[in-house]
Amino acid sequence: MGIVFTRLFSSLFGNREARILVLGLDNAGKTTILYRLQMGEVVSTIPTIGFNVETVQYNNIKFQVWDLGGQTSIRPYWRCYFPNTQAIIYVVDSSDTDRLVTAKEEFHAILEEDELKGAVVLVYANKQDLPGALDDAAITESLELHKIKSRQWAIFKTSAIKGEGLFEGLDWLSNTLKLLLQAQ
Ligand code: G3D
Ligand code: MG
Repeated sequence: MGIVFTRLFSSLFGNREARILVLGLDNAGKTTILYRLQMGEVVSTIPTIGFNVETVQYNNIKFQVWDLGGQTSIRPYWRCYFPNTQAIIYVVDSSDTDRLVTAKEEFHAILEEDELKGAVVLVYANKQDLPGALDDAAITESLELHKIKSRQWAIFKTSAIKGEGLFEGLDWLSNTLKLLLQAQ
């Protein structure tokens, strides 16, 4: 996966600083995905401001991960991580049907953020290997993805544990960003 990742992202942004946020509720599989992609060393910040951020720096691209949900008092600090964000990878535990409403609310709240207006959205309907996992169509419904206006989005079924679907999603992301950057 490391080599695939290099091929997809190495020349994408030229010299410009770029950020890709990997977000979702806790237990969705975000950290597993970060390690699975083997982009480099994962650095974890000490959560002095109330939330932990995992960062992988790949050339000029920062991948940053944290859990949504939980305390509202820390949310203003999230904004420190919004500038230059080109994409959001939203990870959902497709088997955790009890928390899909929360996952939807957190998702749409993030999309409301001004500084994230231009970011494209890749959704990973993760944990497809588990019995009872909802498929991509059902997750699309649950997250109300069709409400997304004026930005590109796509959803992919994944199993981070098995390493399935992650590459297909990144391939879409890299192609979409390439076209967008060319058009700018
Ligand atoms: P988070 O970073 O979003 O909070 P993690 O989530 O990456 O820590 O994953 C939470 C748990 O879900 C972990 O299990 C992890 O192994 C598991 N997990 C992640 N992705 C998948 C998947 O695709 N399929 C299955 N079956 N499990 C997955 P533990 O037991 O370590 O807590
Ligand atoms: Mg985690």
